[in-house]
Amino acid sequence: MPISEKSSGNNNINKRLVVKKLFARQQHEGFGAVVRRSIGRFELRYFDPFLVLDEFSVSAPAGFPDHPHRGFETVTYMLEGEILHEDCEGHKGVIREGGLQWMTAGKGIVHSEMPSSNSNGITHNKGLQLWINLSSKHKLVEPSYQEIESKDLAETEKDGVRVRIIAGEWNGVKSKICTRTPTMYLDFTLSPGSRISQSIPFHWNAFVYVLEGQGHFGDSKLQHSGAAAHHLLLLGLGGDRLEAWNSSDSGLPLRFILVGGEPIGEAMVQFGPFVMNTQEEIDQTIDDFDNFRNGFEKARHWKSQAASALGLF
Ligand code: FJE
Ligand code: FE
Repeated sequence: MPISEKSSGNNNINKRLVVKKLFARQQHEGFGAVVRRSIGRFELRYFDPFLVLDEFSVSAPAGFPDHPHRGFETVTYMLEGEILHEDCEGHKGVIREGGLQWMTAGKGIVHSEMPSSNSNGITHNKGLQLWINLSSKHKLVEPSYQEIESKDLAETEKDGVRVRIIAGEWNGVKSKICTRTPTMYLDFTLSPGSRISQSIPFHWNAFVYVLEGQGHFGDSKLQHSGAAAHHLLLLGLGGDRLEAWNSSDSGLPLRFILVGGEPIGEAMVQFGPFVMNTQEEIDQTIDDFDNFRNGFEKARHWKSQAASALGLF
């Protein structure tokens, strides 16, 4: 039976059900970094508008040295430790624990993302990086950053549920992030015994990624799915609400992110860090990058300090 017919009666709001559950194992990326990639791996190339979801972990000396991006946005949310970023336009800073960087690569950015030197060897620097596609009309916009420190991130609590609002709104509290591709991104912590019933726009693609604890997701009456840390749950269409509750029997909190986005519905061609609509545009991008043109001008004489210090170039 199609999901949309499962619920009966006019007063009955259709729930979003889990249609796919995926465990994100560890893989090596960048220079000595480890990521658990859920979206963007072979089995799940693209979940429109989401290109990649990595739960990353880096201990210095390691990281993601000088590399380009074009045609999408990266959202880096630190869970533990910190990451130093530097780009070829001179933009530089540290994303600290609980903080967020929403980067619109647009027509081109070359940057490095490395643990800062004072975290050398000791700290584990952990976080989430989400790549969100841009529609054809936004692919070549000027690059821009939105950065929010932990203390300034919208956060609210009600009935044993703590929500950090990265994009969108919850219970009347709004994030100040502007999204070019309409997106919601909420970080939930549910204390033992607590639950949520969260609205999600009907036509948006949405997923849950579990960070810690044990939870159940779906429709508490009809069909639900249990999951623990490092699991991605894709939610089906045909509903506008997700139910989730902490199902731990050891009294631990349940922490997960819920992310939703309006599908762009355009052709997508990806070549590593370049995401365009056609192969011709990808060929053009490789040419622009190789010849320092159309957004990559400043990359010609640039090396990040972090990667130079490690003798990587
Ligand atoms: C990249 C390989 C990469 N996930 N999570 C290829 F590893 C990367 C890349 C990252 C990345 C960076 C951080 Cl801070 C966190 C990440 C992949 O930088 F861009 C390409 N092209
Ligand atoms: Fe990057």
